Amino acid sequence: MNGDKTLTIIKPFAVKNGKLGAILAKIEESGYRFCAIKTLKLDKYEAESFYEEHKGKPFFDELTDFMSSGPITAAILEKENAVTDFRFLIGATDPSEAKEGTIRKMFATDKTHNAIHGSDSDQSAERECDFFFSKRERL
Ligand code: FUP
Repeated sequence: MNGDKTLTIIKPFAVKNGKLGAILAKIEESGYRFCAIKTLKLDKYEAESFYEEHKGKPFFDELTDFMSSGPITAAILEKENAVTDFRFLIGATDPSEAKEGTIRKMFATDKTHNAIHGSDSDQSAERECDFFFSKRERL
């Protein structure tokens, strides 16, 4: 994917609290094209599978409970240098450490309930895009 695509998830509280539109607008205004988008609910098993690299960590159960607690919106985003630039746009994992103007600073409540996900490498982006979208769902 040559670094031009990344996977985002708008997480349960942000969707439930009516922040989806504002977050999607911020992403679009920042120059990303939506190649694919869907709203769905993960079950616990699917959330564990998505976050498998964190299995065994102390926060794994809370994280996967949260991620399977309600609707999420997943999207594939395209832009030059998407993976790296999007990590800057969302900000630090813990919103108390996130810079002003970042999505997590604006919309997250704490480290677990942190509003949004962004792939951390091209390899993760490819795996995560495949997790949510079939080939024919991507434009
Ligand atoms: P990030 O890449 O910024 O989403 O952060 P990580 O990959 O380190 O963590 C994955 C998810 O686990 C984050 F969305 C939040 C959650 N997490 C916790 O709940 N507690 C922690 O101590 C660390 C991460």
